[in-house]
Amino acid sequence: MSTTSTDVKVQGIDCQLFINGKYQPSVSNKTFNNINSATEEVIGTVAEGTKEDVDLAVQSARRALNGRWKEMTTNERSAILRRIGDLILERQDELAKLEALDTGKPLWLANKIDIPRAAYNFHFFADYMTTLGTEAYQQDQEALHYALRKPVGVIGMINPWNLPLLLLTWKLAPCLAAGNTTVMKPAEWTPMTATVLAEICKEAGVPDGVVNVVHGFGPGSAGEAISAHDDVDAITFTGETSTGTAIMKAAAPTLKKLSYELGGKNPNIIFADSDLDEVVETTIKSSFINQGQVCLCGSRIYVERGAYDEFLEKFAAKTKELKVGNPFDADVNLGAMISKEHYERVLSYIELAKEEGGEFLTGGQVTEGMDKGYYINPTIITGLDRSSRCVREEIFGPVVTVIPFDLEDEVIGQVNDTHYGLAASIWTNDLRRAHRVADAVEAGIIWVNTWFLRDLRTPFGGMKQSGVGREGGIHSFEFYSELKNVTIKL
Ligand code: NAD
Ligand code: 6OD
Repeated sequence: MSTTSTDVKVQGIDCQLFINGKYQPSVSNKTFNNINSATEEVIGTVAEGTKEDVDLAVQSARRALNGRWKEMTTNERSAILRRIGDLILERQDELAKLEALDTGKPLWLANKIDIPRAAYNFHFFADYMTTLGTEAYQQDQEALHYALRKPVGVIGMINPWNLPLLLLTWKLAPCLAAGNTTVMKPAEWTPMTATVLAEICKEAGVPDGVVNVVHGFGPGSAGEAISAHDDVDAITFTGETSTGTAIMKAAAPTLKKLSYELGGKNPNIIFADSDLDEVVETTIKSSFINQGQVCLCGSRIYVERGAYDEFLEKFAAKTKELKVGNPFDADVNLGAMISKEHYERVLSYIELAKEEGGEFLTGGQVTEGMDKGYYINPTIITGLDRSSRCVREEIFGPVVTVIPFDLEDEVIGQVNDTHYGLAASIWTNDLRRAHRVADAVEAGIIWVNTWFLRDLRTPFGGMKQSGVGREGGIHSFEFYSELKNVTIKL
């Protein structure tokens, strides 16, 4: 099976479902092709799971809730999580190559961020789970109340394609830490690392049936079947806001607990007193890393007028230095977009920006010299305002708009004029203003003078239509466990 064009030879894998501790084809025996978006070659086949497969996986997960998994002590489960993290690191080279092949992201990025963070998700929760307590209250001489933490049950996980292993493990680690079992559906475009992870979990000592993987599509298929299943107790979903609505509708009749990490149209707010070289260095990342396909990317950049020209000059100059190309070349900054469909969607926004009168400082076109694959040059657009669809809608590609502002209140008004509320990055050296603006911006995650600096204890999630609930630290355990209160009459 296929490889890349450079000296790094990488094989794709055929992906089967993983149910009750075994790889298996789907009930229908149907498969679909996995396409490498960097070369347009077929890199493997994927078993296409549907409702029948979801039923089998849910039965397996339900049975496993009451077996050896339930009897394990916290320390035993913690040791298993730690071992999963260790095994991910032992297989980092293989996992990073599969992730780069599956997504089109640069191999160095998968090696630097995706895979180490996937391992850290397990290491972090392996430690964190051993520190948990609950509440207890003595009600004078009358009663003692205490809460017990119980698993929720079978958790459905529906995952996106942009950071496949990182985001799946961000859910799986606390799910297992809290004693649940799961049926996971990776995105149809990125099935490979989840398939390997199933084997890693088994090797680390996770009992059969606790972790199940069903590949397949969303609407009318595996994703919808998980969402609607009577015996799935909760759904954790990361993906598009509109998909969140569909899942909520499918899950409504069975009143499932839901946790959502959804889309965003995140602002970077740059005040003139900030250190512009530092701003530009980070803004390059927040705009274009992973081809702009990170939900936290800052795609609306607001710059105080006094710094606008200098910022644009420096930002455009640095952006022009970025190299777009084969994900397996060590010197590329951006690889390929995830798929033909998404590439065309992003290009349609670029065309729209042209029609809307946008000026292109960089990019605005596909990458020259790449005969195959879906490559787009990093694109900076000015001259659009809040009425533009390119300023209002999530593009999820290497495309940013830059808009000048004069007053703090004015920029806060513009920033909050959206249904999204995921993240924001504020740049200023004025301490009071930093606190004021951080307080006023309607987003779940605010960074001041930085971007994507993570501490896994902190609440992570979006306001408005960017999410439901929070994950991270204790917030993950609030979702993945049920608290049961016991009252003892004294
Ligand atoms: P998507 O919503 O298209 O797909 C995500 C998953 O949902 C896939 O596994 C897909 O098969 C499944 N799905 C699709 N329709 C479904 C349905 N009707 N029922 C059940 N499952 C269904 O999202 P995507 O294109 O994979 O990812 C990109 C989007 O994800 C962007 O909007 C991005 O902002 C968002 N995202 C958000 C975060 C966050 O933390 N907030 C993180 C990553 C990605
Ligand atoms: O860092 C995380 O925990 C996280 N969930 C990141 C999400 C990135 C979205 O693309």
